[in-house]
Amino acid sequence: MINKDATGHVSGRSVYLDDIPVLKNTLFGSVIGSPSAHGRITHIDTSKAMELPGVVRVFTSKDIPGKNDIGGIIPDETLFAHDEVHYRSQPVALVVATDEMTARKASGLVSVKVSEMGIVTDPRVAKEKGHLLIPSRTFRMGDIQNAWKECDHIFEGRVDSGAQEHLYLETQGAYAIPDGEGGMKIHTSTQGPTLVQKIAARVLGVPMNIVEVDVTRLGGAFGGKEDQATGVAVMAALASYLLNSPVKIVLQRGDDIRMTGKRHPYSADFRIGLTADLKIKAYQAILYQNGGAAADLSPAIMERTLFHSTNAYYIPNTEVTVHSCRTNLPPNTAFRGFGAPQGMFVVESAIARAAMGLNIPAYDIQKTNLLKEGDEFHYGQIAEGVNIGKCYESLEKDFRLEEIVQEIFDFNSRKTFFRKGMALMPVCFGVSFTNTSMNQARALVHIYQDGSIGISTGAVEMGQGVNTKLSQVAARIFSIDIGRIKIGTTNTARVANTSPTAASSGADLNGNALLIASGKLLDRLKKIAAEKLGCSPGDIELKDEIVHKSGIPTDLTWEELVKFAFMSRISLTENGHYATPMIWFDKRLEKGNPFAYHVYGAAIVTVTLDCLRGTYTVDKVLIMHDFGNSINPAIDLGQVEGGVMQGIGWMTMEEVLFNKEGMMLTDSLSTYKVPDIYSAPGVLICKALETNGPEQAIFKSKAVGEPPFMYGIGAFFALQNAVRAFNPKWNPDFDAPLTPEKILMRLYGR
Ligand code: LUZ
Ligand code: MOS
Repeated sequence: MINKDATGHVSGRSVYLDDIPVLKNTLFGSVIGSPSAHGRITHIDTSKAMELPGVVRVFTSKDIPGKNDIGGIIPDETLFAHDEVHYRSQPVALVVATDEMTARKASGLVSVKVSEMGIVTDPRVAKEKGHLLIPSRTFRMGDIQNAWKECDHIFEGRVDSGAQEHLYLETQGAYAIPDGEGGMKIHTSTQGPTLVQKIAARVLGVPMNIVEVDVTRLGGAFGGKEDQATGVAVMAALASYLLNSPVKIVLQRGDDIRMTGKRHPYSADFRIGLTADLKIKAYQAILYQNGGAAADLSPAIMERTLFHSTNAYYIPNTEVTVHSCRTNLPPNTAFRGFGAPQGMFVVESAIARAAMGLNIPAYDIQKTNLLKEGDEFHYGQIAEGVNIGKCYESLEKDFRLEEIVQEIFDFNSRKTFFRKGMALMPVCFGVSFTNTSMNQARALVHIYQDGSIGISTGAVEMGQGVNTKLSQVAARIFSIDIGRIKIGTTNTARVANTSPTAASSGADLNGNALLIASGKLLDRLKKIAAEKLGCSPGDIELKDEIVHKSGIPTDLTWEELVKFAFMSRISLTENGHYATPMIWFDKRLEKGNPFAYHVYGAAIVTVTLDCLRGTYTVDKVLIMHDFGNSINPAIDLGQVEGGVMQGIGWMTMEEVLFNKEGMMLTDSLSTYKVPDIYSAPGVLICKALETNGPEQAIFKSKAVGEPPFMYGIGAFFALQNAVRAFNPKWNPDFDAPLTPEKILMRLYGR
């Protein structure tokens, strides 16, 4: 089953926000950002902008009829800055004009004066000053103090990982249209339609039921539209509501990059202790999360960092603390992996450090400490269906790890100006929102009189193929042609109170809700078929659009059955509600059973380094991944390939830089380098581990969106090993991204 959207995407027919035909009287908005990273607003002068022909109005915080508060978890973020600004480019005002160019031009004519205050961009400095977004949290297991005494080797170090720009192809945007009845419809590119609805209602001071949010598809999101699509959408809603006109805002790329948050940079200190036989006895880490100027999703991201801070290892004595630090940068936000990559990078660095100290390959330590069935995670969950060990065995056998090691050794012995390096990267990722209450979904299914089916769920299609997977679920349940199924837009009037499509859980949660709704309809159809055919419903089966009785095909087709059910006044509409069973978490004890299941996998990453230039190629990424029983191997492989590339980008070349004034220096693609076709691995092979998959995954097909991202972390350590092979004097540090500039310094430095 190919992705349903493939033809539309390739032919350009797929509709995105900016493709929606605009109504005649539509107005256009352009956002004015703060010229300073921290200070008090002394003056906003809109007169020059208002003089420009075509300008309709400039909105500021004073125009907000409801609450000037767009905070998702904590109410600490304004739609428009009121008296103070806390990061550069923070929205201060919105110009609305009769056309887009005029709006943009006018936004440059609004003058915002700020009396400057001190700027902090470093999370460690913020922590020192007591600038925390939320109280710090610690996860513990075992007895860390006494565990050090049992260790034969103890290593310490510091780890830094950088921000990452989402760079979704489609920038943030929204189109709000009054319905003439006091309500409005907002088309927007968001992962969280309900969040947009809720915050729009809050800011306008209206009930949620007059705001309808509709999402057709997104041109990528990667977490960047979980929380941060809301601001722009609510601005469009506000202007539309106050002017009683359709209002459209689409951010220009530069504004989008400057105004929105990124993956959180983290800085960390670790201490790791091992016994002589390489068992990790103790692991302690303190992480400083650079949250930016407002909480956004930082509290949840902090939590996932804590959950995944020991990656795929069992470490009996663990203590990990995360400080969520407030800085004068755009509020950092969800990004594929959601804090897990940052936490895993620290423990992998600790293992790499220990391996260098002991002069052994890191994979010897990795292998010795992999999780086993029944092990306890440091947050109390018991590991079930563990197959990280199997993944490692398969890497060794199927990909001939020993030969790769030998080849690299031989190559490096030739002492040219090139060196090769290799690293293994295991992954263990928990599936479920860490916030238990978010793990729910609903689906609405209509069977129409002609046998075609319309489905609405809370899932947002963002290129990941969730609509294809949902179609497959319904087609399988009813055993009908997939062409009969249409997945509708994600719309808050059809499916309410939805969780954002995030946490790799879109297909699991919405697919299970769809399964429940479809199951109810199927039972009803079987019952009416049994009446017609004079048997019991248990004898009825629907197979390939034909009603079967006791395993034998009858004359009754799917279309006739549906028609008959309708004529018999049987309801052909159902709603399904799914809430992931058996998950819970006690934040007081920091223990529980937060995840429905875990996704496992492991990768070999090899690189070749040009030691004259500091440039490199990723040669091979060889993956053994646990998909469970994949419902759509083509889509899942696409997620693996994309995730790996994005992970490699984060670890090796994507570098977000700010100057001391909090001004972003990398706000275009000429200064912010993302992986292109030339940086793609020469070989990427992903094999599926043979497993059944867990009950709670949809049709036992495991969630796949985020886990593969973390294979990219292997590229950092592979490069590090290549540098060490050239410059044995180098005392390796852990400072990602490992860009060509940084590598060059390390090839010839200490
Ligand atoms: N979003 C969220 C996420 O709100 N909660 C999560 O646990 C999560 N995990 C991964 C990605 N997005
Ligand atoms: Mo997310 S990082 O919005 O799954």
